[in-house]
Amino acid sequence: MRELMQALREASVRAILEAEDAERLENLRVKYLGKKGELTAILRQMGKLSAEERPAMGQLANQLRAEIESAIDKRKTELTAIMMEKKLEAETLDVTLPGIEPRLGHKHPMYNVLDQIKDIFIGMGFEIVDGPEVELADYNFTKLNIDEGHPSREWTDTFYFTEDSQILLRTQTSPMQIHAMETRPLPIRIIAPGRVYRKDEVDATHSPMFHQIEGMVIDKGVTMADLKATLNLVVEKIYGKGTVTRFRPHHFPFTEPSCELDIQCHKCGGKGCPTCKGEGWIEVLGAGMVHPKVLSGCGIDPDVYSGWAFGMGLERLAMGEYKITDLRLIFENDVRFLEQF
Ligand code: 2NL
Repeated sequence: MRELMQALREASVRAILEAEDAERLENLRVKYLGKKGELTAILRQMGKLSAEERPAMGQLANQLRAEIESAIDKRKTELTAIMMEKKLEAETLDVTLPGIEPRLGHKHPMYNVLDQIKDIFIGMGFEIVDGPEVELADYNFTKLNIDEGHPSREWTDTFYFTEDSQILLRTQTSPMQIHAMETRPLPIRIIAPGRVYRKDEVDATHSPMFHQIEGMVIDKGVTMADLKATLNLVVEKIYGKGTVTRFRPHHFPFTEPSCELDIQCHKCGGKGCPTCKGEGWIEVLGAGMVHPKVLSGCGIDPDVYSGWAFGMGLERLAMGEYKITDLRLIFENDVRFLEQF
């Protein structure tokens, strides 16, 4: 029996030392110490021994069990350490390596000028309104005193959704202001920026989608003097103090009287140069006193209230500000282009 136990001791310790993972180690534990294991098999033969021999053999067997158990425990600790080592090696992260720089976009130049204009008007107590890009012809045309038969109502000029020419993509931001006049309490001081759509072929100065900003003031006793003073102030904030302006008579169906606002060319001081195309003046926006028919159409009594309104194209303003000569660059959104502003 002594020999059998010695053989088991040698074989088991070697096998345990060579076990490569926890599963194989557990299999060895069962193989040597389990109910049907090799040590149990040896102990079964105790019955053959004499009464004097038994205690000594029992002691030896217990010792052997303890040895095998401690060898398994030791190997288990070793394996845990090895596994951890391997895991750490596989998951190495070199925090000193340069990172992968995410590619950033860039704020669009049109939004630079829009945000600047918003700030100016917010500073004067105006509110910003928003509204749908799909509109009724009533709100886009009729309520703005643009009659049936006006060229801008043609199918060749406007995107319609319905055969009866009632539902369309707004061609200007004015419908938002009509909604405001119909729903807001007076007085009104608002600006309305947004996308507008017209059936234009794409070229250096045209696009079927572009942005406008309109604004209006409706109150008792509002006159053309308020229009001029306010817009002069806005122009000075955009183009600098001392910028010379000129209000030139014009015609819009929704304002009476109407005008266009020019600034004297800041490049040549009015002499005429390539920036102002030899004119000495640069057109900035259109404006006027809100037509009495437009007011009454929105439920506002034109004998009590009056107002002024303006509108301008944002892409054109950005192109002037940043010396961009082709409108298509504005819509391509190539980051290499946008990053310059
Ligand atoms: C331009 C000129 C203008 C308006 C827009 C307006 C809106 C309502 C009533 C009266 Cl609801 N007027 N807007 C007034 C004058 C000119 O735009 O050249 N835009 C690009």
